[in-house]
Amino acid sequence: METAITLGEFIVKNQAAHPEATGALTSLFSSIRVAAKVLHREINRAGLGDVLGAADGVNVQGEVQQKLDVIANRKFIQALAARGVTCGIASEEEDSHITLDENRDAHYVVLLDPLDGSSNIDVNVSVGSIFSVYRRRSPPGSPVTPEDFLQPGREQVAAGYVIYGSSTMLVYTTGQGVNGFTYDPTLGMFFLSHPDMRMPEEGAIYSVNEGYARRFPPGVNRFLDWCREEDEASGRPYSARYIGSLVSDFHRNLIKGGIYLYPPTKTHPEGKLRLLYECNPIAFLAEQAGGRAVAGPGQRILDIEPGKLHQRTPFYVGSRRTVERLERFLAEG
Ligand code: AHM
Ligand code: MG
Repeated sequence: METAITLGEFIVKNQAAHPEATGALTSLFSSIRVAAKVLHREINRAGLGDVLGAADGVNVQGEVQQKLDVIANRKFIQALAARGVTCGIASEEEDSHITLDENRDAHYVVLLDPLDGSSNIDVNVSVGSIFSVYRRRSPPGSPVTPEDFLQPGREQVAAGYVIYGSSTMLVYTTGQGVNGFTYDPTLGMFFLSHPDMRMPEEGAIYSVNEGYARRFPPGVNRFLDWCREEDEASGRPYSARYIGSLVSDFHRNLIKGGIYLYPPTKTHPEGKLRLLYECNPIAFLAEQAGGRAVAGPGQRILDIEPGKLHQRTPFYVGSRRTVERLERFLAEG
């Protein structure tokens, strides 16, 4: 692995292929890389420090914040603010967007879920950080505006996640495919381990919280029944795999093929997951790897015009043909 290309080298090499590039995105990535390393350390020794469990706060969405949510949020914001290329940040853990006034000449805004699936940490299950990068709409030199953040996902310049699993990996796209880098903690470096990741066109895994099945729309349940049917020719029944940590569930399905579903339910009629910093970045990665992501039949996630920062959406993402099959079930009503 030591002879493999590092994340830093990979980014610089890609930048060299774009002579018009200013290096700003390269700097932005080094902020994310630093935050990822710090969080790798915090998460791996979580049981030893006083960082497990709930913090005192509740976020704007009424969810109890875990201590590590708060730490992760702070680390990402510090790292992004330190290099002058990000002018504003929106985060799951912040009520509204943050203006980095000292960086008002910068071009990029970043949307974050600093620690997704954080309630899993106390039981040593994989969690992740998700990020999404846009070019601001307002002119540089002025403070950022809400419209800089409320852009459809197809406008993303870059997106990715860090998965803190049996190893820590950073997976990202800038719209030219998806590449994955594995962290070597002994060297403190990420190495390219998963070049040009492609999602199998069809997958035999479905990931959904089946405990809520009675609250799902009928089309979802008919699709799940189909997944469970006995049919040797199509490799059914499919396997159910649900970690309850979006990054981990998506990462597995990206590699092995499959579908992740978070349908609308009675308690979350608009779905649970947040469009801007959970679904859009994952959808961008999925499409770049040959997969598909929709909110309903024919409703491409990346084409949704967002109305508010913490907007939720139903979310179906995974292998292209498997998602298309689900869409046919949903379209039947
Ligand atoms: P969070 O951002 O509060 O951690 O919630 C998002 C998480 C996803 O990672 C996961 O897929 C989903 O919520 C699990 O929800 P549920 O427990 O309802 O199945
Ligand atoms: Mg989250």
